[in-house]
Amino acid sequence: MDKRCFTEPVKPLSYRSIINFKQLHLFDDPDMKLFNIKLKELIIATGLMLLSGSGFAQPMKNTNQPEINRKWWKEAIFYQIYPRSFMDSNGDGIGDLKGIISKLDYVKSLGVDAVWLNPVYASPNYDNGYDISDYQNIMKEFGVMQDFDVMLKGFHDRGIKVIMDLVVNHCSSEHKWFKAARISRKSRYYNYFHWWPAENGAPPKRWSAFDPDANAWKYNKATNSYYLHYFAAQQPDLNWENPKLRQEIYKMMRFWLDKGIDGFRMDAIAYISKDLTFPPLHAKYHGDWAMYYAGGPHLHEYIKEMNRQVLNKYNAATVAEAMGTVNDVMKFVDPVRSELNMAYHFEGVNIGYLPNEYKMVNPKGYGLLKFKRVYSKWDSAFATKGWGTIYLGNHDQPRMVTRWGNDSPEFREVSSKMLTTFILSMGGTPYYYFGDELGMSNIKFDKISDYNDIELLTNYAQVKAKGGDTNRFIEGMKISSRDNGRTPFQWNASANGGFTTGKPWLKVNPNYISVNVEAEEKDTNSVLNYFKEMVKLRKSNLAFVYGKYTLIDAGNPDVYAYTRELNNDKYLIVLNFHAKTAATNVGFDMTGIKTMINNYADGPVTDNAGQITLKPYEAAVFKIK
Ligand code: TEU
Ligand code: CA
Repeated sequence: MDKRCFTEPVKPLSYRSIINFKQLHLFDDPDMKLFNIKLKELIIATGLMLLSGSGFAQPMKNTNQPEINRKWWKEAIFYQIYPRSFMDSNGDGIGDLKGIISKLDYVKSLGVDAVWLNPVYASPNYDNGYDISDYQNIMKEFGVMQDFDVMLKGFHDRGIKVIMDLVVNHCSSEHKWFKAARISRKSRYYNYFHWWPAENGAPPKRWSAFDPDANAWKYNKATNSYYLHYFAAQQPDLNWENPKLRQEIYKMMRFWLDKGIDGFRMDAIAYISKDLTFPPLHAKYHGDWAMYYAGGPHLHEYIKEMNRQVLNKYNAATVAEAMGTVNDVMKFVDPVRSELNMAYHFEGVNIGYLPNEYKMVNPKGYGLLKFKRVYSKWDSAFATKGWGTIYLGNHDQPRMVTRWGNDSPEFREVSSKMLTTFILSMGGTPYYYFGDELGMSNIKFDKISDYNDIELLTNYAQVKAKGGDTNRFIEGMKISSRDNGRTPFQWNASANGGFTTGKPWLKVNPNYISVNVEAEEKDTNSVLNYFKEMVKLRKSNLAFVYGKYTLIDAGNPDVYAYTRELNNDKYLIVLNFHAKTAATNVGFDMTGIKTMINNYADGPVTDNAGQITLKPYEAAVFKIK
């Protein structure tokens, strides 16, 4: 069984309005002031470009491309912070909000525009905050509401927007709603959840991701019924078919938006609607969550309702954790549907696993041809409508350099830089995971006792119960487990990487001695400084945001090459994904072409026949027009 969870036209900017800043309204959204100010600064800084008629200040009049509807969230670079592992302020070994507050200037120094914060709500932490016991309070380990307010203001003062995780497919079994519901069928909260009365016999099979028996129904004695939990038993699914529940959620969303947050990342949103008759599922869907759980009968009706009643009133930016095909995902983000803004797909990060097993990567690695096909497909899906995202790491993934690059001492830095070049030169809004800017790599635990993640521990228990090969499992997890991406952030070379003065909740990667902020800030060649340069490059020209993507040399198994083109600007990006010298032919004379960025001291060898020879993991961006 495969147990991976599959899981407007631009207002053309007239030269007149650019010259008169008072009249400059780059966006039609009313709350775009801060961002506009930032853009104004940029425009001043690029005044020369203005005069020469190049750069993003020129009107977005159409040449060969569809009209562009500019939005801040399309042009932004998001930086994802996993609060538990970012910075501990009080020595209890757990990252917290005061820790984030102490590092606001670091986030600012990266040049990013927005932050996605993993859940910070009250939670017993069976799934590290994805099991919420009180949506309007802060997790006690993380601090108090006042800390949140200070943090939010701190980000906003620095021109950085903040989106929060919205986890509403399920809550925690310790939420007051569930505690009341499980006492009696007469409870007013009983129908906030999904129940199968025991007098109707055994419930129809539903699989669970984080259950030792993979069973999504759990018997509750007091009510003589089973409750549904797609994830752990401590994460009962909320009953979205109940309008009262929906209103509770909308009220809670307004609470956060009224505080001034800028939007939501919508966790497992594709699963919220269920067919209350719970028809039998086809066995062939087992493991394919997109097939059997995503896209329930009223899913999009509810999202439209949420948009009408909440989101559009605040101009909130939203990103859906969306599963399934291009058509499934498009439904969330096609602007005519008025649902959500951005979506991220799983097809890219699911490449390279062995079929019918829990996150075992193919020992032969992944094929770049497949990788190129998948990312090209999703780019073209959003080329004319909707809006996608681009990411290689997050809290559900291992470290990108280990999974997609090469974490050996020889190649960790160059391959990290190469992957950063990819993320920040592609279409879709980049969601860049904290620590990847340092080139943090997988910790590769040898012992099951070092792990914390409920998903991994559940799957380990299953392998063990079946008498499977636990050593093989542990080896596999060194590459793919979620905890690899959750180890504490590496600030400096002091004990525990400067993350905590206490015992960290999850071990710190021993490579913190050299892979850390302090060392990398000083080293002009560091992964960190490359990241910052790449951020600047992306932000210097809207071709990286709105430009047309064209894959070049599609059949090349080592090199990923493409162009991004908008009006009079055209960039060429070449990325060697392998640990050997490789060449690509781009089909035009490269002499005199300007290199914008490159991850080696001496750039790639180019010639007048269009041949570019790249060193291992070499990456370069050229401006060809
Ligand atoms: O993930 C939703 C989801 O479908 C996960 O099963 C995900 O695909 C899996 O972790 C990949 O290994 C969200 C959150 O991102 C995740 O951290 C939570 O554990 C999950 O929801 C349950 O809330
Ligand atoms: Ca702490």
